Order: sequence, then structure tokens, then C-alpha cells
Amino acid sequence: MPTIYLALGANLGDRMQNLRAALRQLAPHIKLTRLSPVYETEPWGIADQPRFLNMAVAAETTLPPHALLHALKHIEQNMGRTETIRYGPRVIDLDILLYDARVVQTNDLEIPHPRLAERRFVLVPLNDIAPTLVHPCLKKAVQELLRALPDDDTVHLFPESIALTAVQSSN
Ligand code: PH2
Ligand code: MG
Ligand code: MG
Repeated sequence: MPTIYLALGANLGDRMQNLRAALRQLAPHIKLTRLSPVYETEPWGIADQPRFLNMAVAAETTLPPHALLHALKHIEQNMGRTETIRYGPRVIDLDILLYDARVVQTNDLEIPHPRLAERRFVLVPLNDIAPTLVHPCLKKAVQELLRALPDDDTVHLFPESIALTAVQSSN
């Protein structure tokens, strides 16, 4: 089965609850195999908005890339996400980072995620679960991509975490 990596983000409402709810709704579509810790992160892109909680997960799925995208969008909408401004606040954001070593370039979907290597709030949690994973286009491991970014003190471990068993046992 293909291995995928997703990024989760939330900066509106009960952010931890939103992450948990999203993980529970993902479970029927994908088999979660690893969860990163949760990080509290300074907003990137638009500074004047609440801090985000971010995490990354590894999973296996039989869904092809576009079907996966639609499943993620469905969960986002189900959780009350409305059309938001680019880089603006949201109750939940579910992004596909990597899908095996596949490269997808279409109007509505780009894999690997085009801004993955610029964002500490993505690379820090991804490095926790897949430090040696090689980016199929940049040909660099996640730990190398992370080392190449200056530590600007925008990503902090959040005291609460989510256990994989907590997600699985609630299915
Ligand atoms: N997502 C955005 C825009 N800015 N900043 C942080 N820290 N974390 C995010 O998940 C995030 C962001 C749009 O997807
Ligand atoms: Mg995003
Ligand atoms: Mg998104």
C-alpha cells in the first residue's frame, strides 16, 4: 500500500479538539501508522492571526492522490471550514505532503507539497516521524531540509500530544 505523509493545522476554536476530530475522521480512509507530537507555531504568511497547532502523520492508503485530496476536503468541510483567505485562519487544514515518491502537478493538487521545504511548522513534525525520508524532487532527506532552515524560534512543542491508540480505539 502507498505510504503518505500529511500535515495538520488548526488555529481557530479548540485547536486540540480539531486535530483529534480530524484524525478520527481520517481513520476510515487511511491507516495511520505514525503521529508526530503537536507543536504550537507562529503564523506564517499572515502574521496577524492566532497561533497554530501543527502536526504531521504517516499513513497507508489505497486511495489514489485525487481521491485522497477529496476525502481531506470533505473532512475539512464537515468540520465547518469555510472558504478562507490564502494563509488565513482556519479550524482545520489537511495537506498532502508526500505520496510515496510520486510527483503530481495538476491545477488542484501538487505533490510534494510545494512549500514543504520552506516551513519549519511542517518540517519539524515531519522530521520527528521520518527524518531520513527523501524528497523526490529536491533529493534531500527531511533532516537535511530542516537543517537548511534557520531556527527562527517559531515552532514550540505543545504540552499535549495525541496517541495513535487514542485515535484507533475510537473507531
Ligand atoms: N497554514 C497556513 C498559513 N500559515 N502558519 C502556521 N504556523 N501553521 C500553518 O499550518 C499555517 C500557517 C495555510 O495553510
Ligand atoms: Mg496548508
Ligand atoms: Mg490546505
